[in-house]
Amino acid sequence: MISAEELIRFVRKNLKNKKIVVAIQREPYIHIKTPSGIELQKTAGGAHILLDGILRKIGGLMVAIGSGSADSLTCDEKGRILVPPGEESYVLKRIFLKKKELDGWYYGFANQTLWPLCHAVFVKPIFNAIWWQDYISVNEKFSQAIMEELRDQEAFIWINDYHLALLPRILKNQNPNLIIGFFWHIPWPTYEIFRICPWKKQLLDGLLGSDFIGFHRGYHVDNFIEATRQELGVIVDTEPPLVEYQNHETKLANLPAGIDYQEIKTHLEKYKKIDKGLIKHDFGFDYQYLAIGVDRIDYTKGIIERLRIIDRFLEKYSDFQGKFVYLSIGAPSRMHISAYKNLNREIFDLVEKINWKYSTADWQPIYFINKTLPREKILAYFQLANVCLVTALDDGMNLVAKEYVICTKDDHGMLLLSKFTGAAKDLKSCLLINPYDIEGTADALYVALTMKPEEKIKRNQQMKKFLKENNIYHWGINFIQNIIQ
Ligand code: GDG
Repeated sequence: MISAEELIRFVRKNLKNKKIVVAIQREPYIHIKTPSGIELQKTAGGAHILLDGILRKIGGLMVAIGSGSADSLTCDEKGRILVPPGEESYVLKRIFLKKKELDGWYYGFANQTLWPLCHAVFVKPIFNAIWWQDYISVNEKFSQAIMEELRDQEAFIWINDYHLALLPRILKNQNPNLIIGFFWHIPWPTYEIFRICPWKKQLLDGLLGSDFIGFHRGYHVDNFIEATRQELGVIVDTEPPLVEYQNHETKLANLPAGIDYQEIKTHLEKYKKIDKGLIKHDFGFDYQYLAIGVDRIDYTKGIIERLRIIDRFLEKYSDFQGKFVYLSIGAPSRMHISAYKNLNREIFDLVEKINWKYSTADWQPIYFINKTLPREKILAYFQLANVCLVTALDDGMNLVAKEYVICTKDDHGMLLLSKFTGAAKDLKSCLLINPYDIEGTADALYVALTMKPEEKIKRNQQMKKFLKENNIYHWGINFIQNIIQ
């Protein structure tokens, strides 16, 4: 297992005195006003958890959007604050946007154009020229915020995700000596889908300002290469993948993200002696079999399909009625977008319908907790759950699947994982399912719940070994190595 110390040594040796800058949409820590004063909260979601884990070890600067009600009150006049509290290991620089910019850039172009364009979930992307203008101007704001901190300093810039596709080019135009790596955390669609975007050339041009672009899976790289070949007529090498465009080379690779194995283990130490009493205490129910699902509420995560699977499971394997409970933790996300509001409503309706169908005086099959819970609590619930259901319809990686495997007790936990997640390629010993196949997945749920303990131990240990070896620091070193080589 690669340790944090190895990552630190690697960075010192290879990046020397370059300033390390991470650009990302969401900040890992927000400050909010409460009746009892200002409180700090950790935010839910994938990419920034990974980058926070890395910066906490190597230090540097993270530039992200300020989104908490007390964010502006807690940082200096340049938006900077040392985080995390007590550790103060890196500087978070917050950018504050006007509502219109947030609507156009984040809720509009990023999440109603690029997000559905890149996920194969049959939600139509919306192409709106005003959002596109806001997308350009917010990418420019990120560049200004970064340049303000850098001046003439040498730097290594790690840009993240679909919110910032234009930033590499903007930065490179200002200072060609900047070393720029980009990680695209979501799928890259096939060319037949990508080509419908009116601003496809500009997006590719923006990204190709990077020296390196990483994706979670090999087919994302292939799809990206095909888009550049078709749209820009560029020269492409495939072994190793490299795009030559405007006298600049951009290397490409698939680098599936690993997670912080040790951080999770440390959290679990605190909950060493937990038992079912924790669930009774926190949610008020008893169970014989516990299934868990944890997601940002998003139509890509297959939450509706999961509820239908549970319905079919209880119908078909009726012995489990009265004994089985599904705990669904759904952190609200992107609630200003109507597709997300509707999905929330649809989930509540379906949960109510299924609970009404099966409930008895002292049992109901589903508990839907529609809020963001503390991370250590989620990890503790993972430990107790007999099954974790990850039914995403298309997902770049899916960190929840990996977190569950690390947390689960070997003899009683089993992951049911959608084949359509990036994680499916790394977690080969779980039960892989097609979430659109309700009948087949209900059967797989039964298989998971009745699997022999020896079988579960064997499977979980294989996956834990993989996750331990391919952890977050392994990913961080790989990412940097790909750029500086
Ligand atoms: C994007 C890509 C890719 C969830 N609810 C709560 C909470 N979470 C945490 C989970 C996990 C993270 O949020 C979700 O990560 P995912 O990977 O599952 O999903 P996305 O947010 O869609 O992430 C994805 C990822 O980027 C990284 O590259 O894997 O494919 O879509 O860590 O545990 N955390 C807390 N409370 C909650 O209620 N504290």
